[in-house]
Amino acid sequence: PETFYLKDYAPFGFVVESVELTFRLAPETTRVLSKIRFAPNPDAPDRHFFLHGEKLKLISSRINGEAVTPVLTDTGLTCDVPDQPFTWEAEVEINPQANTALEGLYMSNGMYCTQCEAEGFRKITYYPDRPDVMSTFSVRIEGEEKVMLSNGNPGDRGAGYSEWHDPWPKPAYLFALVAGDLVNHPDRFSTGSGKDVELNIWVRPGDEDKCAFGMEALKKSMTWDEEVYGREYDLDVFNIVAVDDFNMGAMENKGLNIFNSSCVLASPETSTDANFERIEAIIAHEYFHNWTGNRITCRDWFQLCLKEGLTVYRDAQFTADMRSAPVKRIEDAIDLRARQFPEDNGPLAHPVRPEAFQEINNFYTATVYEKGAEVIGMLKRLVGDEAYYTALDLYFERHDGQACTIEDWIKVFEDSTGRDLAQFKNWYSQAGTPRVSVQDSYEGGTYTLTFRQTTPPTPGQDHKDPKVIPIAVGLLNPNGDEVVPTTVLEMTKAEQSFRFEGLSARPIPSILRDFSAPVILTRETSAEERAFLLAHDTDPFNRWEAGRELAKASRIAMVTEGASPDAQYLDALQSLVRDDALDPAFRALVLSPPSESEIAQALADQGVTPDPDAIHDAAETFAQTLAQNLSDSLPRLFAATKVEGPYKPDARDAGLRALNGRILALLTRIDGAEAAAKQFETADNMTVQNTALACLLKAEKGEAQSQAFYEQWQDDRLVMDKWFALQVATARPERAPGVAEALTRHPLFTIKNPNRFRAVMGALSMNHAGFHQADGSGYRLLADQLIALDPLNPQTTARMCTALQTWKRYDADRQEKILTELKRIKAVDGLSRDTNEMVSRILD
Ligand code: HT7
Ligand code: ZN
Repeated sequence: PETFYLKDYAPFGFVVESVELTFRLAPETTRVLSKIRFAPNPDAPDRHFFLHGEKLKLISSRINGEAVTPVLTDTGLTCDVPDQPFTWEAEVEINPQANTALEGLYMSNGMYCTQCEAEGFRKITYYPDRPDVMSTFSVRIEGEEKVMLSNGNPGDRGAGYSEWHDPWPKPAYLFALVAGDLVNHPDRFSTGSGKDVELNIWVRPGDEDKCAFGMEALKKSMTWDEEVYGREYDLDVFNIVAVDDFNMGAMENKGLNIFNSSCVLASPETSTDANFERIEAIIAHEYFHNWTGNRITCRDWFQLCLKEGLTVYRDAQFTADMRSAPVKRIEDAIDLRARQFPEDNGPLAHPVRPEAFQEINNFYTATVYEKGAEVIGMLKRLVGDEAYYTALDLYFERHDGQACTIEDWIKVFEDSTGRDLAQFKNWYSQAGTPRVSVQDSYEGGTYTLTFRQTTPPTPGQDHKDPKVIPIAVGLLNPNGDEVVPTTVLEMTKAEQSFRFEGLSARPIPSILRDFSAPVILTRETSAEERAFLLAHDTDPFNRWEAGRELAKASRIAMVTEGASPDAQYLDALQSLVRDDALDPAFRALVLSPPSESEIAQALADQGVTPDPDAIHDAAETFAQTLAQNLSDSLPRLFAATKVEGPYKPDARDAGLRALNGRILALLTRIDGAEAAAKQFETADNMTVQNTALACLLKAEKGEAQSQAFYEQWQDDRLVMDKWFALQVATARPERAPGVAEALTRHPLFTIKNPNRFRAVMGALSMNHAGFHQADGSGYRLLADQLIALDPLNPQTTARMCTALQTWKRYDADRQEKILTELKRIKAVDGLSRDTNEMVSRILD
């Protein structure tokens, strides 16, 4: 397969002045008529006329009204064209019904819908399908569907047709079309400058009562973007559509966002608190793309982090403002460590701005998105809040309507702050998680912190230069008072010392506050000092972090030395859980143990081969000991943290329910699952019902409730995804592959729906000891399923291959079994480019 390189970028030979599209909808024979005005691009090195096109049946083509006969290839067409502006017209036929890849125009439950990012538009018609080619689009949809939508503002509409015009030039990846029997949840929004905007959430009949929360989230996002970034919405209409079959979470098509129904539909009875929080964040994320992605887009796909890193950063700021900033920061650090660190430290490592790819869909990664957002957070911390917003104003002013690069982005900050950011760019170009080690000394009132940074080699990058690392530090005195408030140290060298003078006693340092950089910090320190920070640190992130470090140390000692659960840590947890002065959401996070996979990685980092069964046993022993130690107070704590009154998905109630859920999990270990059974019976919202069922299943006392849950919810697709996932997630390790395998034969399992596939296979890959069963049955089942899915949906198959990226962590036997499966997948005849690239990189 061809590899594409950043260094080979050249502009397209033509500019597109306008695009007119007509769709004649038919499930198996949709006709797409295009009329495109091209003009020679004076900035391009050549005038080679190549239009992308895949799986299209070309019916006719004309230039300036004259029939032409282009040369067709698997990937597009070429044609001789005039040396001056001209009109290209083509008619193609496509088959949406047969499109199971969910890219281009496809059908989901009888509804037409599109997904064009990254390179799906070429499956709709012939076009220069690259983000630096921007144009206005006018669209006419002809069909019998009740609702027919496209981008921009609505135009003429009548029996059997509907017209749309998008006045904002856009790349083809932002094109969208939806047509089907949909109903809407309408609302309106008045922008700061007084523009009245029509808002709609379009859903399948029956889902209308699950739109209100999403609509509120949309209006909050619109207000927030005006207040914080000064960005207003720019069309008369903003449409959101919910679709059941969707490869990712949602898509920011101009004026017509399309959402995986799991990321927009919400009701107290069917959605958990986590669902509500995620929906609010994704609605915000897609809305924020209107400025960071759509008005200013990417020059090429290597620049993906330009829009994704910035938009993830913006949605995290939004969530922090709407909910709790410390809780959001802790959640993001947990997520980064769980998904991005393994990527950055394994065979799939790549820079935040990659330099080569075969299939761009494989680079919608935690590194591009989440590390990309961390890089922006570091930039903001380095230049300060005020300079950050000044730079953003300049970015919007200078680049509105353009397709930009990371160089453009950095230049805006250099110009507006006067700083030289050349070294900072290493964060974009060099892969791998920096390791930062710290040593300290104290003499004559001066406290010195000495940091060393190294980044291990990653595929294709042996050498790493030092990065600019903002390290937020505070110092506490032995009484727990803060003697030096949070200060951002700017580390630029491989080794660097920072001095704090005039201290009357050796302080206790709180380092990397608020997780100020995405690095792995190591510091030889005592359990006493960690317990001290867990009790006294004024920085909530580091307070939680101290507990996390204690938990990891205890777990590692249990696995490697057969130690008992650390008594000091157990004591600290017991006083924290009872501390009503602390935010319940924070207490829930302190009570949530590190994942078994995180412990496996921590062991591997210390050169110890992780044994998944031993790690699982240690986790169980720890939780059991904690439950027993707390046994006297658990029933009281459980009652005291119960949320009374009607369900509200706000941060306060959700935090309390999270804490209550952690306590129920512990209580279930000592009360014969009585409280969980009662909670299941009386549950009036999905959060408590789901928590109760999880506790019951984990205790292997939930068969009847699982059946009841199934009967209650079998007609609700999104709740059934939870039911599938819960059974795999809670299964004892030795049962997990068998449970997952049986579920793949359940009448409601379908490999064609990515949500359902992920519910089962994603849950298996996250049941650490279950997936890594020594007999290899977890690996075998995943490979079987991936081989079956690949011809239908390469994108989701390739994404799921990441479950195998950590193979080098494990013992020789497991490694061999994983390798056998990877090779089996790779040997499949006609394997997709997506999956082939992922498997090859993992194997390398
Ligand atoms: N920009 C979008 C990324 C995307 C996508 C979405 C749905 C289906 C396939 C997709 N490929 C790429 C989503 C986002 O980041 O907002
Ligand atoms: Zn995005």
